[in-house]
Amino acid sequence: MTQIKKNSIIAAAFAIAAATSLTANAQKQTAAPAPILPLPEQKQIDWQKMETYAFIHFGLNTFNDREWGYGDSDPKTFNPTRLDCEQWARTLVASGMKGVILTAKHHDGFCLWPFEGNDYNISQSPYKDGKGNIVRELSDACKKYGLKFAVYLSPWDRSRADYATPGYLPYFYSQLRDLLTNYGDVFEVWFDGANGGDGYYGGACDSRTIDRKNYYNYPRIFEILDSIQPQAVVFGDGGPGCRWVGNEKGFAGETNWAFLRKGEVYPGYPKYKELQYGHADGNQWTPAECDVSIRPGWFYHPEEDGKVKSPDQLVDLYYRSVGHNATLLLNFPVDRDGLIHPVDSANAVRFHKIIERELSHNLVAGMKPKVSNERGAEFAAKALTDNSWDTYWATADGVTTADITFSFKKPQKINRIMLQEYIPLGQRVKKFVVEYLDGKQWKPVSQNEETTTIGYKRLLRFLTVETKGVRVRILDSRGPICLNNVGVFFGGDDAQLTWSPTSEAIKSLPFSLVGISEAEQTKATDRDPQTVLFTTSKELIIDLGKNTEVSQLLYFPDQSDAHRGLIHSYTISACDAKGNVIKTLKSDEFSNIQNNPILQTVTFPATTTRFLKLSADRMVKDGEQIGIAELGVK
Ligand code: FUL
Repeated sequence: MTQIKKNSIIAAAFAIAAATSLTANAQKQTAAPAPILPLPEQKQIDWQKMETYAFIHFGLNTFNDREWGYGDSDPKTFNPTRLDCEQWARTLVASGMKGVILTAKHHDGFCLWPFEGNDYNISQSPYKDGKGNIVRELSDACKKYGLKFAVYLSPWDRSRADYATPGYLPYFYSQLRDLLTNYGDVFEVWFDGANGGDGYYGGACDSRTIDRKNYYNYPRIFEILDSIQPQAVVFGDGGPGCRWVGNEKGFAGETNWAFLRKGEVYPGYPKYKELQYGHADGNQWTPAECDVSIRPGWFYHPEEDGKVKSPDQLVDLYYRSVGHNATLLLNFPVDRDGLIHPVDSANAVRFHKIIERELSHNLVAGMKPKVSNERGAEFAAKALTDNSWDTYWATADGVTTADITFSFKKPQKINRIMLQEYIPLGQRVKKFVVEYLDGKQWKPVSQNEETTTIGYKRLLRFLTVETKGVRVRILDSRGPICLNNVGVFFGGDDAQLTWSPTSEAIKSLPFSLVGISEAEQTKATDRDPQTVLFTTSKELIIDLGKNTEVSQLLYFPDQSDAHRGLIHSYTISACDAKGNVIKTLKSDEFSNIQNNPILQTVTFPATTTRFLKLSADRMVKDGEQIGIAELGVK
């Protein structure tokens, strides 16, 4: 063979090899894993990346000590004298909040902006002599401080005579249009699931029910929204943009799918507990938002100044919301001065500092982990630690289990891990475990959570270990695994595993309950919320032993998931030993008790009596007995 021939054969061989590798590269470049439905819209991804944002509940309720205004409070009572939306914005930024949702109109119908379609609004109040506009003031403050802005607009309107008739709808739509047109971009629109019931209704003072699925004509509402602000994510019990998490306590399930079965969940959906977990077989991308108030109530009540959630409690909620593939919507009840109360502000800022401290130093940043499978160069393991959200590691088709192993040169103390799936291709992982190297043996870290889904973000707290290795084992997935980030942290020696609630402090005068055995009575007075007294009738007679001046009754409802025996509306009266009424002291509803069964404090005119009667005029669930976890009289 001539040298020329030889050379040309070698050249041809190189060419073939180069072509093969080019083809292989070309294949690798086109070989992204196929998406697995359902998928998020870009706006839902942008929304979830916000992670924590604030709610502001403020309105006539703030000045009338109510959680749900009946619709008849006088606008003249709305009189914040030091209101400063910039103080809100500064506090929220310092608390790590990326945006804020304002109750532009709550159930009572009172508008925080001078809406021209009615006169039940801020222009009728003494605030800035009727020239104020809190939607404007807050949206301006947000622009100044780099926060995103959004609105809560209650579909339920307890002030309107036409509520529950078709006549109300054009009014409601024009409110929505007004808010969406005049105050810049909103990132979310919040439609509350609480709808219909008692109300003032223009003086009718009756109870109205609506067809919760059809009355508001949501398809029409979505058209309006899409035509004005297509980037806004719509919150509703069942989405479509993001969903309620099925509680008002601020946490999502450990297993939490970002999907729902389309069209199944509507406002008032009875199986709302499912919303904590999502529907594993859902076909609509509707991630969960965890709404919770920093205080027991959503609106400001001076008696809750001592009951603001502690920084540790908020940290716990962060891990169980953002760390459970949801967002955290933290409510600040602005006070009667028109400011975020200093205690709320201090606790929220401290909360943010703790989270920053615990999760800022990623011990595996820039490291190249060992992985048991890699789809190809574009999907290599270094994507897990390159601090980029857009690059991801993926496994080959058909590979739904894998190990990711990090080795440290020197033993490291660790107690937190963060995992993220590349959700533009869908949510996939169904089960994983986290292990650490103990000598030569891999052992699971000690934590008390199910390690099932990951989604946009999964955070896990575990007891501190000092180790030279950490391994994440993905045990099951809906398809090839696609993870974009892993973080391993040491949150400090004092970093908590969980926060455990103690029973709410209820101080009370001594009393006994007429006709109820001592053993049963104890359940309502032992300050253990796990034990619940159930009455046999719809009334309870409280014997103070002697004539005593009283002005407050405290009722802590059943805290179990079933929330048994919730009183919807009550009457409190001074009575005799047999329960014959001497004087009625107060009759009202326990607003929002079904969704938020917190300690209920009823204040009535001071009265001297030996016996008090609590009558349940209506139960949340008809026919149930009264359930009382704790009771107090002051
Ligand atoms: C609930 C409402 O009824 C509460 O008052 C509060 O606004 C909360 C965020 O949503 O459904």
